[in-house]
Amino acid sequence: MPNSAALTRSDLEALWLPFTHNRQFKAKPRLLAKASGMYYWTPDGRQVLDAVAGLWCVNAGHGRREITEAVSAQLETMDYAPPFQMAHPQAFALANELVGIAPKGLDHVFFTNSGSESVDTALKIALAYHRARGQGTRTRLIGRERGYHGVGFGGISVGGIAPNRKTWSATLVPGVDHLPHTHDLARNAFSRGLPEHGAHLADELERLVTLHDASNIAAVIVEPIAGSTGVLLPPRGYLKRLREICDKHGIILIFDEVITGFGRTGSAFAAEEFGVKPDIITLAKGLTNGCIPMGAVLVTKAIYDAFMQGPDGIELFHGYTYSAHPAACAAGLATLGIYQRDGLLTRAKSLAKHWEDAAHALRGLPNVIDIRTYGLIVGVELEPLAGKPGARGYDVFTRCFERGVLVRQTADIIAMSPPLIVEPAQIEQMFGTLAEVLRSQ
Ligand code: PXG
Repeated sequence: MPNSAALTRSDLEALWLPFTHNRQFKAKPRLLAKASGMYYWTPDGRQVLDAVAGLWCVNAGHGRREITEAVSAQLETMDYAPPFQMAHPQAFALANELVGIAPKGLDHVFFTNSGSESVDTALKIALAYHRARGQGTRTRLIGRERGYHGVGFGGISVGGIAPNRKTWSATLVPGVDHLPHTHDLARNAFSRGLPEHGAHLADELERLVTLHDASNIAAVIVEPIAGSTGVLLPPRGYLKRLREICDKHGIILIFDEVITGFGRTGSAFAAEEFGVKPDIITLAKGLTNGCIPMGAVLVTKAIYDAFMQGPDGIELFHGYTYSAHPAACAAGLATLGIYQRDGLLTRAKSLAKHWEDAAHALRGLPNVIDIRTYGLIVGVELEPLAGKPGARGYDVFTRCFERGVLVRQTADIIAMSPPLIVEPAQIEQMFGTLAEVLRSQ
């Protein structure tokens, strides 16, 4: 195993790390060198419990042999196939498997290579759909404050994370509005299950319809549970209300399920868990268990058919060199096979109560101002250090890592959502370590 000590400061220089304070990191790097099941190992052999499934993607745990073997067999049989005007059987097989577990009615699949690409693809499909039906004035897109939809220009435009938008403010996609976020610590802190207050915030969509007229609005995109911004749960009734308003005005509803997809909530998809069917679902991450980059966009038959009834010729001028890459399809098929065989798409349900109780046991520890859980997801919000937003969160994150647990930090919120194979003893270790770190602040 390579030793981190073998890496000199100058070895670290060439790489520009994403979403990372590079200078701070390179002064004291954190490296991972090996993974299996629920664990990582650092280059010097220290075991680290993975409390965040890599980055919300390794849903079946690390190092699943079936996936490795499927990918390697596929690469030996056929390494690459062009996806434009050509295809390969595994692409159809994966599309069919995906439709098989998707909410009923979402029965066509467009493949991408990441969540960001899925989001931009979904937005483009929504715009093109209205145009295909002779409603080309429907061009406005509506996102939500604190939403994270990846880092493409479409995604940061509908997204609502200020630092991700600030630098590119003048070049964001025009004609975008934002619904208010639903985070309400004053009324919903320490809720169990979905928060009670906030369904009325969906009515802000009516206000935007009044302002712009429905004939100008193409789509609304939201994460059913906002992950990246620090685990914001939808208030009870909120998503249903959004659906009703979209239906009333002919607006496409997009659920970005890049994080909530593939079992994290206790159902295969949050759409199913919350009983609200969107017109489009964006996916990535868990689709291949994080092994090979891949994303997908699920659309309804009505949307697909609108394109197929158009003039003869290419229906959608959009796609990627690596759409439905054979290795990714092999990984996806093997991954969905494991999810289904091992019951992982619903396993979070059986652990959710235990998870929730373990999380709420942190209540009362220093600086904990909210705890929110759903399925196998938790957000623990901490009181920011005066004048230093994010500093406390970063400190907790690094100290958990030093004590052998990998968590995710967003400003002063600690998020955890482990591989869905997690065992109760590992849940104890995750919350136990976090508790120790919080106590010793
Ligand atoms: N949509 C959602 C809802 C996501 O969570 C993306 C789109 C973009 O996916 P790609 O594959 O392009 O990164 C994501 C990604 C975090 C964190 O802080 C979450 C993501 C990415 C990076 C960090 O928890 N989610």
